[in-house]
Amino acid sequence: MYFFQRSLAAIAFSAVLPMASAEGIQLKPAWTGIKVDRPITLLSPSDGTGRQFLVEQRGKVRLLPSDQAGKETKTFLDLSDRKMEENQFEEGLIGFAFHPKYKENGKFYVCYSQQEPKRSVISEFKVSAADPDKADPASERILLEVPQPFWNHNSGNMLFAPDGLLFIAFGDGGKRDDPFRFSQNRFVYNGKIIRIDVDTRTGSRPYGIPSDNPFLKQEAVLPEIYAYGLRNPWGLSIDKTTGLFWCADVGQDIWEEIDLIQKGGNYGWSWREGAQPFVIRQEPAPADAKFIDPIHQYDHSEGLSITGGFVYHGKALPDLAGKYLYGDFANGRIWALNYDHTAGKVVDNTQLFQAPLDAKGQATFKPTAFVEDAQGEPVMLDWNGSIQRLTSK
Ligand SMILES: [Ca+2]
Repeated sequence: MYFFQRSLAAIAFSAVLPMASAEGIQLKPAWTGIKVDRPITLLSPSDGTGRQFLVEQRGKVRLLPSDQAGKETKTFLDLSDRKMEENQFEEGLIGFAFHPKYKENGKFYVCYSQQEPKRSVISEFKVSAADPDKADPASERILLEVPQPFWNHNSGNMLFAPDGLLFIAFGDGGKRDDPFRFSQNRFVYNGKIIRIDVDTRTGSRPYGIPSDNPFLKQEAVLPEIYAYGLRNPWGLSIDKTTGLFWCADVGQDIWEEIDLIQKGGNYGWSWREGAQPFVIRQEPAPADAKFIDPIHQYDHSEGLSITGGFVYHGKALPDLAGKYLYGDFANGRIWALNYDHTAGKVVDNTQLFQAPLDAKGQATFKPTAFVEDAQGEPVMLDWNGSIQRLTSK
C-alpha cells in the first residue's frame, strides 16, 4: 500500500452508493450502519461462531454486528493509545491473524508500528477468559520486533498456512529506491516473507523455526526467511484448492506486480521492478542471481498501488470461479486474473470495475484489502471508510 503524499484522512460515507461497471459487476455497500475508519482487514476466527472482526489501522479491532444493518460494534481490542503513527499514512495496526486453533486456545496475532525507535512489533494476545467478545490486553507476548528506518513500506500482513505455520510479510522499510539495499540482504527482516511456528520455541526465541525453512543451513541468513526481494507486499492469500501462495508487491516508478511465492524464492527487488531491471540500479545484478518474475504486472498507466486479493471459489459470481481478484488502491480498479496453474501462465486479465472519481479527482473506492467472507464471497475494504461487496447486477 503506497499512500500518496496528500491528505487521505477524510473519512466519508461518499463511497456507500452502489457503483456499477460496464461488465455487470458492481459494488454493494455492507454494514452501512457503522462508521468505518481506515480498515485493514476483516476476518473470522474458525470457532464456529460466525463472528466477523474488522481491523482498523489506528489500532482497534471491532466485532461487527451480525445484522448488517446494525449500528453497534463491540471493541474487541484497542491498541490506539500506543503511539503507532509518525504520520497519517502507512503505520499503525497493519497485520492480524487468528490462530487456526483459536476455538481451543483463544490466541491471535497482530503486527503494529511503534516509535522511538521506529519498529514493527509482532505480538500474540489471548481472548479474555471472562468475555469471548473481548481480548485480554494484558496477555500480550511479544514475538518479534523489526527495526523500521522509515514510516512507509513496513507491511506486516500475516497469514496462517493450512499447516499451521505463520507467514509474516515485511516491506523494504522505505523510503524509496530501497536505500539500504535491505530487500536482498538476508540478515534483515525488511523486504522478506518470514515463516515461524508460534506453537514451539527454538533456542531462546519466543517462537519456533520450522525445520524445513529454506535457509537454515546458510550462514549470516536469518532462519525465519521464507522468501525475499520484496518491496511492499500487500495482500497475502493461499488458494485452498491449488495451494498456491499469492502475494501482490507494490511497485515504485513503473510496475505493480503479482507474485506466486515459492520457498526460498528471490523476487528481485531492488535489482528489478516487476520483470524489468530497476532503473535506479546502475550496477549489474550478481551473475548468479536467480530472480522469480511476477506472473502478472501492470504499469503506472493502469494503476499506481496494487492491493492483493484471493482466488475466488464462492458461488454467487460463477463467471469469476477460480480467478484471482485484486485491485489498485490509487484508482479503485478491480480485476480478475485467470491463471492456469497447470500450464503456469496467465490466460487473461479482465477489468471488472473502475471507481468513479469525486469532485477532487480522487477515486471513490480505494481498496486496502480483498478478503473472503465465511461463504467465500468477496468483501473489500475501502480506505474512504466503507465495506463493500462485489456482486453481479
Ligand atoms: Ca519482484
